[in-house]
Amino acid sequence: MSDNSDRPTNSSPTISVIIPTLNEARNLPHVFEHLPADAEIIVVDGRSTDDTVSVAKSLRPDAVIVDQTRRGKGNALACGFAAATGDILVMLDADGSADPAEINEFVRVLTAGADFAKGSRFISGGGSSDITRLRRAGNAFLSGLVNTFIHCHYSDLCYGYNAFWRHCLPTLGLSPGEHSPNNEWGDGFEVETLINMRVAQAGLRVVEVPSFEHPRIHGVSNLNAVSDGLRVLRTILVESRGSRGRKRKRAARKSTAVVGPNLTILQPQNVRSESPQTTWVETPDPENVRVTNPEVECA
Ligand SMILES: Nc1nc2c(ncn2[C@@H]2O[C@H](COP(=O)(O)OP(=O)(O)OP(=O)(O)O)[C@@H](O)[C@H]2O)c(=O)[nH]1
Ligand SMILES: [Mg+2]
Repeated sequence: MSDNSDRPTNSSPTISVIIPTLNEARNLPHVFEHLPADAEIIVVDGRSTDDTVSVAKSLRPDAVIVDQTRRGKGNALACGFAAATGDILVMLDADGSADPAEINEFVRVLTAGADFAKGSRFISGGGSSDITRLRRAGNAFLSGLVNTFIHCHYSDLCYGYNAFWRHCLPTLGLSPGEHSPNNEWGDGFEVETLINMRVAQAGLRVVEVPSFEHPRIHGVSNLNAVSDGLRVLRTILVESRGSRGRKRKRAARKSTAVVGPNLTILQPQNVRSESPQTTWVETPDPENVRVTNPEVECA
């Protein structure tokens, strides 16, 4: 594999699980039952009007309860990231759709050398019993746009079950900011897209992990496929425009992306041209990866 000298080598990392909640009291018993006992649990509540906070406290008295500064899942995650103290940060929904037992696999790929472990319903071993045709088509379209614009290989852009090493936080560029009734860029459901684009553009090593999405157990979704889909589209356009300047600054980093349960390696090779960019090359056997030219140079 490539030179890992700047990668974390911690083999028993501490884990923080960040759980955004908006009226999820009835779902929390199911979710909390399967959480790792020794993980730090950060519940970021969006001013739920049900018993979410008291249920969380009764289930896990050690859980850290965080009030978010603005509104939206993106802002909740930003607040949770700021409060988390673990080496590895896991993003987990509270509606029962994501299986906390999968955290082990996310941690495994991170300790194996990834910077960012990205859940995917659309690689071998993943799936969904919840996604609608409209959402599947929209997600495929938006994933394709991102892959084309920033030269990466995401199979499931809009999925929010991810985990990453703490050192990725500055790359995400998310901050709780001040308490405000006004929303800011990244505060909504576009946050996953924003995060995925920023880690890829920064040349961090992304590994897709198969994940199975279940239907939420109780309550209704807060996501609107059309309006939130349009926010994601806008995010893609803005982030890829902004990326060109950032890419030049970050391009000197080494980078490898790994996809799939069988760890197909997608590693950027240096392309030196008028307009420098990263290309991705599939290498079938991760055990035999040879990094011919891991440095991404820029003009
Ligand atoms: N703190 C906080 N949490 C939120 C907010 N909006 C959504 N959430 C939580 O974010 C998670 C995902 O929200 P969902 O409404 O399930 O949306 P989704 O999972 O993207 O969409 P579905 O697939 O339809 O469930 C859940 O745990 C919600 O409770 C918010 O404004 N603040
Ligand atoms: Mg959900």
